[in-house]
Amino acid sequence: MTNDTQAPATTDGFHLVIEALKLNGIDTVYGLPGIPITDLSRKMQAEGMRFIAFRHEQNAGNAAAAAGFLTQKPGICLTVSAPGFLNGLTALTNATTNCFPMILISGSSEREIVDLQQGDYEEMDQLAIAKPLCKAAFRVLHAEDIGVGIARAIRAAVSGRPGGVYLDFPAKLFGQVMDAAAGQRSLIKVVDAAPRQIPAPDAVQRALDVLKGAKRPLILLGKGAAYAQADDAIRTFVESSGIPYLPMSMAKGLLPDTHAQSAAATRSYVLAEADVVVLVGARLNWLLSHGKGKTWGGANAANRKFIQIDISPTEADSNVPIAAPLVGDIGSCVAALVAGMGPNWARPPAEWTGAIAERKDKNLSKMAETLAKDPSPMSFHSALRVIRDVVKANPEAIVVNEGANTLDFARSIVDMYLPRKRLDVGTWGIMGIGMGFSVAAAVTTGKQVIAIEGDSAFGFSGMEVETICRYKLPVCVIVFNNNGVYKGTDVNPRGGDMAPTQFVKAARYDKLMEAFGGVGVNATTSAELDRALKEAVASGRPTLINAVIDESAGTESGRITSLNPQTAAKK
Ligand code: FYN
Ligand code: ADP
Repeated sequence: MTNDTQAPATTDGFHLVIEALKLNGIDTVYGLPGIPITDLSRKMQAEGMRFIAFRHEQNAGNAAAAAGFLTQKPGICLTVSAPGFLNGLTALTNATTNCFPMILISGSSEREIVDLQQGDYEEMDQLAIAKPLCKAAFRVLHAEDIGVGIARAIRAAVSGRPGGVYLDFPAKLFGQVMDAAAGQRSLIKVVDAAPRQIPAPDAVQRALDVLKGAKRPLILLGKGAAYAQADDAIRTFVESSGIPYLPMSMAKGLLPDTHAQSAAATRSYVLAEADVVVLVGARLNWLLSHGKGKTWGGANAANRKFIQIDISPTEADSNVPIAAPLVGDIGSCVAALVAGMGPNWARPPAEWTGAIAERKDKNLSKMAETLAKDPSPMSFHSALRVIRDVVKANPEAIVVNEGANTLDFARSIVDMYLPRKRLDVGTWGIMGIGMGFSVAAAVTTGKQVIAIEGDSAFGFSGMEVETICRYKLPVCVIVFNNNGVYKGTDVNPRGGDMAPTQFVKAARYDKLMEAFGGVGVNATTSAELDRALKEAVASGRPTLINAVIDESAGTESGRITSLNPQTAAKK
């Protein structure tokens, strides 16, 4: 039998999805198997991809989002239809809010049944539901369109302002068969998915003219600056200008938090008193009091000018007038500013930098006094002092942080020394990102991860400690256990049930990690915490340290207590 009588080689939807992802350099998928994508997850693994299987799709989606932030390639989350898709939506929407590139791929029911509402298994019009919650959404019905669908999703996720993309794959798509050669030709390797966006020279000059007149300039670095991976340009801009800078939480480490120009320890003063503020990948949203009001109410409130560097042309004027919008990618914009400033740019007046230094020293001394205390049970501060010192000795470690007090105190106590080493609750302030972000950080970088978790926050994704053990990831979870949300001392005035914010007293979260073969440690003192954390970092073994914190420590909602509606009338 000669070869020419053999049937032509064929391929199918399963393999076209895998080949399209691999063709675009994507080798890892985060998800949870089930109808109709279980076989796809198996085939991905069989074809040499890593499929990281989670216990809940929200955590898989958070992992994909964090992978996108860390790598600038879209993280991929794969879920089953309907409930699995819905579980992934929170992560997809959070990624879009954070400007993290990720693609949620979900299996779905057949169009002909869904559109007639005939009651399919897990029937849901997923594309329609996803569209308003993400940056872009596409559905693929034919195997020959899989290449286009994945290419469009990749480009949408990473170009311009990064964000979340939904890709809808009805179950029948995977089994569709087509000619192998035609299938290969249908695939697209995306060229220049996130093109540089060069700022207009006149916009650069306008920004320099505004900055030149500043007596009290301030640079504000946001997580967009961290995502941009323009680290050298940003450092050069800060250091050659001599302008004080303030890092938002996920921009910490772009310059070491111990840097002489960091104004983090005098935040209120510099926001109130600056006369020109350069926003670098930071939005004037709630985290920055919308650029107005008491936070910004100092002597220069009336004549303050903002320069805004952002890849989104519509971000300017979102809250207050922007005198000099600089639209483009941060690397190109900052490089253009540095070039325009030249070697003889006048440094800020000593009166401004001196006033900052004086207040910074005072705040640092006050903090040092608090950190020197070693109470039993531990306070947030005494536990965080231990973690601060271990992170200082291990600057490559990635810190994941969520909670209320655990988040707010860690943000100002645990210094970061390198870019993209802190992942936290981001723009939304969302709880539940902890274990998903930790898995992605460990999988994408191979570095040690230290997850600093409020006991309430940990509860949202805690089951993933099994995932961490299953993949033997170098993740050390430290649960700040003060017996409740915010703290453990609330009381039910009627007796009976515990108060809504209380948890089981003296819970032993460390036993959860032990249940799956990891290392569990109950740390009742800072010395025990120090020893356990150092052992975890040295061993790289999955570890959970139950850090016993004084249950009376902490305030409602940490530093954003003011967001709680005030009780109108005292009963
Ligand atoms: C900061 N500070 C310091 C230091 N770092 N003092 C001494 N040493 C160090 N290293 C000072 C800083 O100058 C501030 O004091 C204060 O500590 C707090 O600093 P922070 O946290 O940077 O500032 P602030 O006002 O809390 O920032 C506002 C915020 C932040 C909204 C950006 O609170 C935040 O990111 N919150 C996220 C909340 C969230 O998402 N929670 C999750 C849901 S919680 P002053 O200058 O004197 O003001 C659900 O309930
Ligand atoms: P933070 O919360 O740290 O202040 P935000 O999430 O509010 O940061 O702001 C991030 C901003 O960075 C967004 O407006 C986004 O458009 C922008 N951005 C993200 N990536 C880039 C990039 N590569 N170049 C320029 N701007 C970017």
